Amino acid sequence: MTQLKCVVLLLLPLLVQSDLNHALDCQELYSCLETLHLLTSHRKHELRVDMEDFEGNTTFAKYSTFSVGPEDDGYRLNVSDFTNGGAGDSLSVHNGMKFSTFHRDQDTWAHNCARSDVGAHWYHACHSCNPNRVYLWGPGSKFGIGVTWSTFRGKSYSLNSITVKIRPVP
Ligand SMILES: [Ca+2]
Repeated sequence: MTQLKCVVLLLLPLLVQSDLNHALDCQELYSCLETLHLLTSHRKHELRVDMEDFEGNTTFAKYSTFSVGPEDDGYRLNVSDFTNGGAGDSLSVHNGMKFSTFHRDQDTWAHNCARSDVGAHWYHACHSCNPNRVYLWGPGSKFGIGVTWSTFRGKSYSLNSITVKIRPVP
C-alpha cells in the first residue's frame, strides 16, 4: 500500500495551492522518494506508464529497469530498457538526473526547472515529460506547464491522466 501511495504521490499531477500545502507536499514527496529508494535498491523493479488524453486515446511506455538512488546522491533516477507501447520514450532522457523541487534545485539548468515549470521531477534542463505538474485540460495548454509526455501529445497538451506503476521482477 505504501508503495502504491508513493508512486501516486510522485507521479500523478500535483497542484500546489499554498506555501503550507507545498511544504507538506514536499515532505511527503521526499518520504516517498526514500521509500522508493529502499524498495528498488534491494530488488530489481520495472516501471510502466499508462496515459490517456481527452479524446479517449490510451497508450503506455514500459521500462524494464527502474530504481531511485539514495538521498545523499539526490535520489537519482535509474531507468532503462524501454518498450514502446505507443507513447514513445519521454523518460530515458531523464535517466541519471537528481530529483528537483521548488526548494531543492538539483537539475542541470542554470535556473530552477521546478519553479519555472511548476513541478517536481528528475529534471535535466528541463524535461521531456512531467507528470507532476498543473492539471490543465488538453490542447492549447501553456507550453510545458501541463501534465505532459512529449512523445505522445507534445508539450502543449496536458493529458487527462498518467498512471505509473512499479513492480518487482525476477
Ligand atoms: Ca538548476
